Amino acid sequence: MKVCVLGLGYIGLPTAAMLAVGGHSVVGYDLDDRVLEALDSGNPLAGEEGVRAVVRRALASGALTSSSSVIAADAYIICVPTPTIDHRPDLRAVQEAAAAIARVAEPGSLIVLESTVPPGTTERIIAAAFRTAGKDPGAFGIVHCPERVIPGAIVEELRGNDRVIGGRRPGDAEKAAALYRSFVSGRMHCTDCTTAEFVKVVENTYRDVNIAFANELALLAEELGVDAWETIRLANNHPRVDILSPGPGVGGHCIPVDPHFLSNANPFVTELIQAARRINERMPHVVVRRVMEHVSSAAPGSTIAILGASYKADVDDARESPTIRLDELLREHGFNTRIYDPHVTKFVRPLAASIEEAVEDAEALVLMVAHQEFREINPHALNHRMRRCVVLDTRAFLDVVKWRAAGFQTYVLGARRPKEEGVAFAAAG
Ligand code: SAJ
Repeated sequence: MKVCVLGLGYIGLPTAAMLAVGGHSVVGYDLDDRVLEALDSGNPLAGEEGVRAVVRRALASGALTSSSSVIAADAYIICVPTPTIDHRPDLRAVQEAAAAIARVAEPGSLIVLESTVPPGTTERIIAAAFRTAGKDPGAFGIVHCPERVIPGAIVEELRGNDRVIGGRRPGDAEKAAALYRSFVSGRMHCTDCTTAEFVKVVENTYRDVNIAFANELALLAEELGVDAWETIRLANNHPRVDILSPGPGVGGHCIPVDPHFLSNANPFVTELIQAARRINERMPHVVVRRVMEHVSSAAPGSTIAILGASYKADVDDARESPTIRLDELLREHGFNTRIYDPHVTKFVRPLAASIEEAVEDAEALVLMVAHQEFREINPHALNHRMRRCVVLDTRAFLDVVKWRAAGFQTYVLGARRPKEEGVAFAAAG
């Protein structure tokens, strides 16, 4: 088939490349000329090595090309961002993509919306765009097939994950399933559009609620003097319990965003979803409070070093990262901050070039992201550089025995506190 992929971001680009390698003739379209130029030069902007490799293969075969306009095709796949502004969905990119497709598409062609959207959007925006263009949406195959891959393993998950495909008319979802089968080994589950939209947002909301539960347990465990990590590990031995891990907050452009697509639909019946969001948004504040307990004697203007700027381990993506919020809050409290991340190159402010630079004269070191590289840190090489040897680990990732042996006072989020530190949670809380 001739396929036009709209939006060559972290989903659109690998999807276009996989379709091309799978035997289709694919044209990638993006609003951003830099994305197209990078693609044409064979050096795609996307970060993951697996993605770059498949894109290079697709380009070399000639089956993947780029275009600065939306061209007529047998199938169109929309992979544009759907962010929120003040917790409300911003669907302008979907609207623009749908309008561009509706202008050029011939009856019988297939339109697939992959972007995560509030339930009802495929009908409200995609079908409506055809009516606006004076065409009958019933003459087109319109489906929602949400992307479900995890950053860090995009190619593997694009291949192996099941797909949920919601069709507007009988047979449309099956038509899309045939297209995806060119590179997907997972199963295809066909349903209607709104169910597919709901499923995708429910998956991410489930994760947000589960993480909020873990975060709540971490704070409660500190108060009870037990270890939340051990508790969760033991509870998860139960065949029907699967609690996620506490942390300094929930980042990325999906999980902090998608629950709002549901709570916006009806604020009255989504109390649990909203509470989970509040709990997760509060976590950077909790980290600030713990920092202040440990550096309370330090003068304002003292430096806090932060390890990790990305939203999660071993990726370079810093969108909605809890570190952004922690950094803002610490600065509001009068601290200087220095952030080090071995993966991130794009951040809201300059990063330290090395861990040594970040910790120089710092009052405390806060680990926010469990990058593998951080496990190799030698605390003996840092202790003489810091003003005070304090390390706060929000991921229970560091070997605290090693850090204590190097003279560090340690705090681990959700862990039982060593008696000698004598910090009373209730008094500090
Ligand atoms: N996090 C925790 N504790 C955990 C797991 C995650 O605090 O136990 C935090 C992470 O540190 C990170 C955030 O949650 O800040 C989100 O990370 P994630 O790994 O849970 O998810 P994402 O955002 O990278 O990808 C999610 C995935 N959704 C689900 O697993 C249900 C992925 O499959 C989706 O395709 C993706 O969102 C998306 O694009 O919607």
